[in-house]
Amino acid sequence: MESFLRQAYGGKASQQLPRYTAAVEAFRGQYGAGEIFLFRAPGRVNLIGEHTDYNHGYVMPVALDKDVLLLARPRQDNLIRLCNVEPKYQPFSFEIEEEIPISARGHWSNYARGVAQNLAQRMANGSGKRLTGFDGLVSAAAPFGVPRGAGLSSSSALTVAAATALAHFNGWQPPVEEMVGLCSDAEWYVGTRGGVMDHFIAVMGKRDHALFLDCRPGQDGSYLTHHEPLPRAYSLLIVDSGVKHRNVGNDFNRRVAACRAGSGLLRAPFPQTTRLRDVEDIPWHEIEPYLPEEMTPGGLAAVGIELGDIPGITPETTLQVRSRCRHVWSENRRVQEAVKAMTAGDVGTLGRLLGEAHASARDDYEISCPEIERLVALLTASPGVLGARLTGAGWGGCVVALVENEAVEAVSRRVQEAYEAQTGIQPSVFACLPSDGAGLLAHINGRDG
Ligand code: NG1
Repeated sequence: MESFLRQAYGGKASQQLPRYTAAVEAFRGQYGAGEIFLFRAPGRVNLIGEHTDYNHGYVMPVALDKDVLLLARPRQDNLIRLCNVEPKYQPFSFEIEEEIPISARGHWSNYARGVAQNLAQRMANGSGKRLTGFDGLVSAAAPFGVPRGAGLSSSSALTVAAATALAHFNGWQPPVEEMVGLCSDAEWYVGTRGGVMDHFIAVMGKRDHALFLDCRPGQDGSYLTHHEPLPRAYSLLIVDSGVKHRNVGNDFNRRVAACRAGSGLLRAPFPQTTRLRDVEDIPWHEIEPYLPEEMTPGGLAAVGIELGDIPGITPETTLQVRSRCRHVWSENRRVQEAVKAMTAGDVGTLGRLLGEAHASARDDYEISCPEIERLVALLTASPGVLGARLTGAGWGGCVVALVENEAVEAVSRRVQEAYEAQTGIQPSVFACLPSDGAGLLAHINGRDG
């Protein structure tokens, strides 16, 4: 086991051994002796480019060593059975069909259901092949799993792990874009109108690198991506505020609706516009006059702009159109500047951009909260920190900071102590170990004891 763990976790492999051994034992306890396939899919931290992906903009995430581990054994029939090492996630099973009934809102089975339904539909349209399922066990508990509701994409890691297993057992070897499409559709099944960033990085992560991703698909469905090396003398420090956000709420979808409203309104003056991405080269002062501060879907419909199906949005929902669009417009520019700064080794500029991105997320997109503000202020005031920002969807979750390697320990201690003293919440602080993307780690056959 040690050799594949070393490949996946480098110097931290030995720490993972007890987790893997316990998971294998739990799997055998649940499903009996026999072969086991070990799949993993990582969480991610987004360095910069927040709420740009569903506007066809730019993002720059990094895959974490915190991950979802899925142990699985193929079945002959179309059943998927899943259990979890954490008892609060109850076991479930369902049959793979083209229409799979969704479970209660927020139930952990919905991610696997979404994946299975989408793959079944794709197969029905393509080869007509009937899918077979698997028996599986998920191990994603702290401290090795992706923290939940922390803006580090735990749900996408689970989605990608389930998709990777299902694809493997059914001999489906899609190009990256198709795998990502399947997984992001699965999150739409759950009810969030998010983008493709989380699944791309979960699939395409590369050790010691960030992924630059242009979220606009080309005509052939391909995406522009490249891996950008992270500065060696610096670490990405992640601090979890302990405030949970749940990504199935209407707050997220309201932002999506405001962005769609903006691109709809900009279509008249700038006819090429289908997404906010299309106005990236136009100065803000030329865009702004066409964007009202507030508008409702009902008001938009009256001028012929339909927002499409967005769960939780009614004709009366107030949408802050101007400020939301300003964030997306300026954030896309910052991501491009950040790539240039990283290529040039200009960490000072990268740090400044993180700070500016945070201000925009707080003031224009309004996705911060008091606890996140405290963390950003504490980090920014610490020697050795070049910049810090809220990462992920928002309303809590984590802050990411660019920190000199030598300062990591002192900054971690200082922030931990001060944050706990000020809020009564013990934050978890860890340095990101930029990791590889999802895959099959190993196949243990039944004879291996
Ligand atoms: P998290 O932080 O995992 O909830 C969500 C969306 C991303 C992206 C970010 C904001 C999903 C699955 N994830 O991520 O696509 O829009 O918010 O940048 O919808």
